Amino acid sequence: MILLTGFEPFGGDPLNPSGDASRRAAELLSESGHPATAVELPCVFSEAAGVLRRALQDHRPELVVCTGLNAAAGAVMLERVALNVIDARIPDNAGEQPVDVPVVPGAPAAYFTTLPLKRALAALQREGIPAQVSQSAGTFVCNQIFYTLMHELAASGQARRGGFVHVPFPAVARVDPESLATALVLVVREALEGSADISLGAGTIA
Ligand code: PCA
Repeated sequence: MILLTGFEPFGGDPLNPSGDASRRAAELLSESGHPATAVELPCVFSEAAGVLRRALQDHRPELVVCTGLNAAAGAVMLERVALNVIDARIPDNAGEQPVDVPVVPGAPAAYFTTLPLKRALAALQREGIPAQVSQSAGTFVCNQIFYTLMHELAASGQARRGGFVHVPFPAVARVDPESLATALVLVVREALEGSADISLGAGTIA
């Protein structure tokens, strides 16, 4: 089973394309013989991690791709690293705004994704979908979920892979919503083919 997650709208935006993209990607994957399910997470620090943990228990997925919206992004952002810190710039959907607290007290400072990011990047570029490797998923609820996911997968001791993808607003990145779903399908397909990655420069100064 493959688990995809998206987020509910937050920060005053009426829409969050990550929910639709993950649901549509789960549909496309299931139709092509890779059973997948999509779960929408609340944009609430005190609830999101619990919903993710329950989904991991319920579905026992071998591969997990969590997604969220980066409203400022002009491309699909393939996230490289999850940080053990929360520093909320805006309140979450419950009005909470934690600052400078760990996601998991006493746990490692960071985890790397275990998705083959560079192969995914190449696959998206081949499809003409704007994509980048991102060196940080920020310090809001998406990073909390990315970190929680990687911590849970590491603790499970099994070779289950996962990571996080920030999607843009389709209008900002000039992609149609279906392409965002296709992007997630491609990320999953590359991961299903194995964890070995290729060397492909995608670094940034900051
Ligand atoms: N994006 C936010 C949280 C929910 C979402 O879709 C983030 O990047 O943290």
